[in-house]
Formats: sequence, structure tokens, C-alpha cells
Amino acid sequence: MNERTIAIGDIHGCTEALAQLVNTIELKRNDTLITLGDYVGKGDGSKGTLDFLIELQARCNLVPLLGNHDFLMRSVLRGDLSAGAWFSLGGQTVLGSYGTDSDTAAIPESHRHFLEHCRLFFESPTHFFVHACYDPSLPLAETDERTLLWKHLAEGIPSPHWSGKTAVVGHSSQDSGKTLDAAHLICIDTACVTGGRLTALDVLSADVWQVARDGTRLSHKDIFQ
Ligand SMILES: [Mn+2]
Repeated sequence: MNERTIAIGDIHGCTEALAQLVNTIELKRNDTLITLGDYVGKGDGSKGTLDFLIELQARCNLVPLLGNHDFLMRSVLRGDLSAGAWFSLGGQTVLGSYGTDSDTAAIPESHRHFLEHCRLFFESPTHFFVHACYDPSLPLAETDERTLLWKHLAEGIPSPHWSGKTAVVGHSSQDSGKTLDAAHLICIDTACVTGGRLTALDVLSADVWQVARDGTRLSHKDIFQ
């Protein structure tokens, strides 16, 4: 079996960690790589992360999902949210990575295009992938954006999804740096930007790889102890 389905957690502008994680998993052309969203905000490398992901599209089957921070940026670029409102929600950090304090015109068209093509969710035969959370009783296509993009697991871990598939989510950062495995739900936001780790999970083999924010690869022992 050489076609893998690998999910990557919340990147938040940690481009060096992302680059090293992609090296670590030895990415192959026929891998399906699902990035769980929140490419921008918090960290200082939002622009570099989007540049890297756009290039990554040529190296694998990349399935980028939309996170709440990406949603806000897309909303500004669509004209649905004022830049001023965005600034108070982390937008200034994002714009800073483009070398500007306030000029959204500094964001290239290729980045707007990428954000417009991010999905709210993705399903494989055995798993489904979403940035934040889900409704156990609803198809993902019928679930509201607040749940998919914003709902935190601190509000309670949802029951198993009616589909019987395992959920793979980000958003609810695990400050321990360890993934949260509730069997029917796995959270792989391992808080890279705040001193944790960036995680990749092969959902079929259950292989896990992690790197620190500076790109240092963690050993098997560090990941699982
Ligand atoms: Mn998030």
C-alpha cells in the first residue's frame, strides 16, 4: 500500500515546522495530505505558510481545509469583514507577514485564490476531517459553519458521528503537545505556535510524526511518552 492519507494540524504561520514535517513524512506524489486549517495568525510567518502550501499542491494531492483564522482573512478579502474588525482578531499579525500594517492589497491574488479553494471538510472511506468540530447527528454538508470552524472541544467532546467514521480535527490546541485520542475523535492541534509541536497523522497506519516550531524532529519516545 503506497497511497497514504495523512492529516497535518494547525500551522499558524510556523512555516519552518511545516517544511520539516513534510520532509519527515517523506511526502510522496500520490499521498493525500489534508491540512486541517489555521494556516495564518498567531505566528509571524503566515505569508510564508501560504506560499509553501501553494507550492505543495504540485507535490501531492493536497486537500486544504479552512480554519477560523483563514475564514476571517478570506472574509476581509471578500469584503465581508472590515480590515479594522480583522485587526482586533489577529489580522495585524497576518498583515505584518506581508510587510504592511494595514494594506490588504499587499496580499497576492494567489493567496486569495488558495483561500477560496479551501474546503470546510473532507471525507475518506473511514475518516472525516474538519477544522474544529461536528454535529454527531448531521451530515457535514448540513452542519453550520460555527460548529465546523469555531466550536472548541472544551465545550465537550461530541458523541461518535452517525456515519461511523473517525473524526480528525484541529483547533482545540493540546498544550501538552500530545494528540488527543478519544477513539471516535482524534485532535492533532498540538499547539506548535505556543511551544508545542506540529503533528502529522497517517490515519490508516496510525503513524504519528511531530516537529517543534523550530523544525526539530521529535523522537518516537518523545511523541509517545
Ligand atoms: Mn482554529
